[in-house]
Amino acid sequence: MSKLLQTVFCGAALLALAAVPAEANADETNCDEAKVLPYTLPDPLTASDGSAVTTPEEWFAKRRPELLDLFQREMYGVMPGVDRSRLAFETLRTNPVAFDGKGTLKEVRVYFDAPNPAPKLDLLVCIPNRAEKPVPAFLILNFQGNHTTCSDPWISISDNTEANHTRGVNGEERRGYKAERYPFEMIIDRGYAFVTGFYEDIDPDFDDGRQNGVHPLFAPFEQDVPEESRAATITAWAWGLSRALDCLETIPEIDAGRVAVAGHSRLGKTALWAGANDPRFAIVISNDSGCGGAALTRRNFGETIDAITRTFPHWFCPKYNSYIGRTGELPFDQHELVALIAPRPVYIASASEDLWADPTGEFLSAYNADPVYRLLGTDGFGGAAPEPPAADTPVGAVIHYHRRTGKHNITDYDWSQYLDFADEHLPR
Ligand code: GTR
Repeated sequence: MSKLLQTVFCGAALLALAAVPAEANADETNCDEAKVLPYTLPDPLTASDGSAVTTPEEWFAKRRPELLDLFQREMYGVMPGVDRSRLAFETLRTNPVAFDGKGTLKEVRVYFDAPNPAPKLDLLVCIPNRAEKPVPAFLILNFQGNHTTCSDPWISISDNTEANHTRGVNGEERRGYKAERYPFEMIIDRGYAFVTGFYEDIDPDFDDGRQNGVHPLFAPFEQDVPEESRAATITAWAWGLSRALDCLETIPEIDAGRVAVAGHSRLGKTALWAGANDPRFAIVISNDSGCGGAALTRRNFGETIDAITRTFPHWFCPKYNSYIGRTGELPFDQHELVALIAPRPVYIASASEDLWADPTGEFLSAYNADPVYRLLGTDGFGGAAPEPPAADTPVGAVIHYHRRTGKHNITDYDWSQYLDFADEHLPR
């Protein structure tokens, strides 16, 4: 174990030890800092055979594949391959004068199993008109349908019949209902394309034993994968993000080598997992991703494996349930998910009132991924202190972090930080 890690991990453990009352229990959901139990994080730079990882070559040839494999088999499920002969993309409609002529909106359909019409993912693509060369892009899945991300009446109402979020309880259209989360104009004004798609187009968000959405397409790739490690829904969504990127590679106005994948909450978990699996994503942004995302699992604060797998059994593969009550035996923790993205820039954001997502645990993942980023020749977390920064004070370098004042949400404040971060790391 490196000196830096030793200091950090033991320091954290000792601090916690002094403060923890005897009755604290790792399996109970806890939102009291004084009840955080001692824990020791696995060292990302120690391979499972105990050997130290000291060079970028060892990281890429040995440790990174080993960690990715562990996350796949024990937590999210094995990432399936893709039959490219069944992928097809179709531009359905184009509006070249959206946002007072500042942008072009396109509706582009990704067929996952062409020539079958389903399953498919409808992407809403917005490109700044003033661009003279291909632009970088933000790609983010949305929760209620593309028409809820923007009030422009040109945008088609989602035709997804399997999902119950696309319309209101009385069947009403919900145009622009969540527009505050998706600032199209702010993003195109800064010279970026903005791309969104409805997450349940890829895989509906309920437990049906992995039968719906894109799951049937995974069968040829899962023959040798044990049932308990087969692709769960977060893996399906992440797989869909990679197919969205395949599609963006065919749009000439977009520079697909400079795509930032972002996500909020469960889709923040998904963005991290997509970035870990698909090195084509140039930047990864986790907004309030919490448990099973950026937050450390061993730190008993906020949502637990027990709580999350009870409510959302389909998000993770069945193997993950076996770690309920024994988080200390997980062969990884979430700082190593962040490390799998190295050396690419990663932004982890929390919200001060979002205790369920454990803002401090999210910060500590960013902090403890730093040694891997440094091994790979970047300035990692930029020498940020081991304690979380004050609210609304972003810290870091290639790994960046902020804790916005307020609730579980994705706001203009968050987006303006992501835009600044992209300006710095996706040079024109
Ligand atoms: C919560 C869940 C979190 C987070 C959130 C969301 O209920 O406990 O892990 O993912 O949902 O995605 O909105």
